[in-house]
Amino acid sequence: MATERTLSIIKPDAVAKNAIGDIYRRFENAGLKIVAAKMLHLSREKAEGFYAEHKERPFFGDLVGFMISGPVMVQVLEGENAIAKNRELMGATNPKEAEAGTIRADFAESIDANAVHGSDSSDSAKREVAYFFDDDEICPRG
Ligand code: RTP
Ligand code: MG
Repeated sequence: MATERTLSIIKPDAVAKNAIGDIYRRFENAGLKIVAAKMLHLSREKAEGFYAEHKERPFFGDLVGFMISGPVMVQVLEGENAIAKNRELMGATNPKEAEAGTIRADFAESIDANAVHGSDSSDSAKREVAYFFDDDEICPRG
């Protein structure tokens, strides 16, 4: 299995709960390395562009409104099988369906305020990492 990179976002609800450190510890305990990170308060345009694949969905307005409701923490995670590993740590989109011990089971309130984002494929990971980070903002750690 090759080393992969994936884009992770700690959403406004989890930042507001002061859960950044707890979530980072989960990434690191699972062997994922944080190779880039920044805190941002997204503009509406930036959030709409990020979730453009969902723009025809009925929940799009609420999703964008939630993502701009407070600061987010955005990071690139690197490691073996990083994309799937991060999705496993996150748990199901709807926290009511998320397995016990996952980030969403432990921190998410609802399907709208669900604590974290993670890229869902190799193609989306490449697009999403480049959406937030220039190459020279990423620090490979071997
Ligand atoms: P994310 O992109 O944020 O990591 O979440 P995901 O892959 O698990 O879920 P996705 O299908 O990409 O949906 C993006 C976000 O939209 C909200 N959503 N609401 N009401 C609904 O049926 C519904 N479906 C999705 C969620 O907040 C989800 O994280
Ligand atoms: Mg998604």
